[in-house]
Amino acid sequence: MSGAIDLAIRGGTLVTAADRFRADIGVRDGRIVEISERIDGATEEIDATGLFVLPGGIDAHVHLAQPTSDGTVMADDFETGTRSAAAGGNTTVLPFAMQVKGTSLRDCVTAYHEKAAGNCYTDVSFHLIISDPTPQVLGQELPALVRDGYTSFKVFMTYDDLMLNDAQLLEVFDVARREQALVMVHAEGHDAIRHMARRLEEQGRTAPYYHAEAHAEIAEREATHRAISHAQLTDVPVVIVHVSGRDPMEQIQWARRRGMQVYAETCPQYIALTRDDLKGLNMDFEGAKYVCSPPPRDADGQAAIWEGLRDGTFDLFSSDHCPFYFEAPAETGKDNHRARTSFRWVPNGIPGVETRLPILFSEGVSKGRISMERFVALTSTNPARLYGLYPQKGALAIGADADITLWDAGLTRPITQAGLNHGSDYTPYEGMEITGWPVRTLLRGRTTALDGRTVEGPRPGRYQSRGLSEAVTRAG
Ligand code: DUC
Ligand code: ZN
Ligand code: ZN
Repeated sequence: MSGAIDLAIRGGTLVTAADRFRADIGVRDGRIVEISERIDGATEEIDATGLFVLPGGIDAHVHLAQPTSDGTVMADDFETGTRSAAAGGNTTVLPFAMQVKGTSLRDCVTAYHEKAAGNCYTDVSFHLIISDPTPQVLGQELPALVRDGYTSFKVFMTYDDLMLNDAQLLEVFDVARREQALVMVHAEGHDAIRHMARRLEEQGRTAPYYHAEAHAEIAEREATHRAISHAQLTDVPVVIVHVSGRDPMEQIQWARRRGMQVYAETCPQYIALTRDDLKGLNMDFEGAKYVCSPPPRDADGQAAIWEGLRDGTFDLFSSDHCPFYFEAPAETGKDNHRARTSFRWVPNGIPGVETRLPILFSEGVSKGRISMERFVALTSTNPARLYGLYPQKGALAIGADADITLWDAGLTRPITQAGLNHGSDYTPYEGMEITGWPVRTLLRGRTTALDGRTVEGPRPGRYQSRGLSEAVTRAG
């Protein structure tokens, strides 16, 4: 048996979402074919002594090469974005194929595939974004796309160029129910944000910091409740993405107590940043580096997020990697002429695909707040289950893809821009001390990254068509 093994990962401690144990892993043709006490005679061996062996990270919320309406350019395309992801311990990422209003959803998906093809260091699979739910989109394009394996899509309750009104949300939820797609919701109340923004601007409060006040937690709480109510009315499971603090969390817990299928995602910025970071040095424009939506909250919000990560309120820990340059030529970055006049024009989003896993490992596992098994559940196994990739992805099991990350739990070094691989010209986590780093990433048994840098050569990432979400099959 052992003679037929291409690769053996030997001597490590395997950690899954359920347990941990000492074992060797045997890989053939890119899949795990053996997990046993000792595997000898493989063609290639990796010595994992002293390391933890985890399923590769699955980042279920990233934005790459996404078009914008204001001329801002995303700092990552598929090549740099997936390079950064692989170096940060990921083997699969799920970016968004966004429908540009007035255009066909199918055409947007086709265009997005063209950007990805041949350029990826990780596997990729696309969520859809529905911004224009015309009868053609809801009646034909979306059902056909779900059948083709695009089994999840996101809707927005804010942003002029993306938001759906309540009637549209309900209609889209109905289609999700009928077609068995999983809905992801950006839950922030548009009118409340606009009202707050106008008031702040009238008071001359235009620095980036005021983004955090305009995008009030109350507006997130209200929209979360509204999204949940719409989901209840249409009897459809939903994922509330990028939940930032205690108030929206309580709405999710309230719904769950009533037996509703509401899933929740949070992100590194809600445990590692606070709204004070948006103040920059002295309420200056440096604060724009931290502008994202929803914004980071306060210390109590962070404490709430940790409770939720521990107690199961959160199913997913994703990056919401939405990378912009800080300084960029021709006003294509965060620091542009209009953004200097008001926080309202600062592009919303921060880079984080490479730092997601180290931040949760260090702040969560190394500091004793969550177990390593829970870390695996939040960052790999649950995203695979919720987004139709399990058990091919997110598992250390016979038959699964050999998507594996080796972790050195004792390695301590800070996050620095120079050490990262993303396209942005800064990291919001500069100088953050991290204990526990991914030291090797393998995609289908092939090493894609080593000690924080990708391995050069042909880019091995493939597109993954997905099955139905477990949330949907559970709903019946
Ligand atoms: N929502 C996201 O999901 N990502 C970046 C910006 C936003 O508003
Ligand atoms: Zn969003
Ligand atoms: Zn996002």
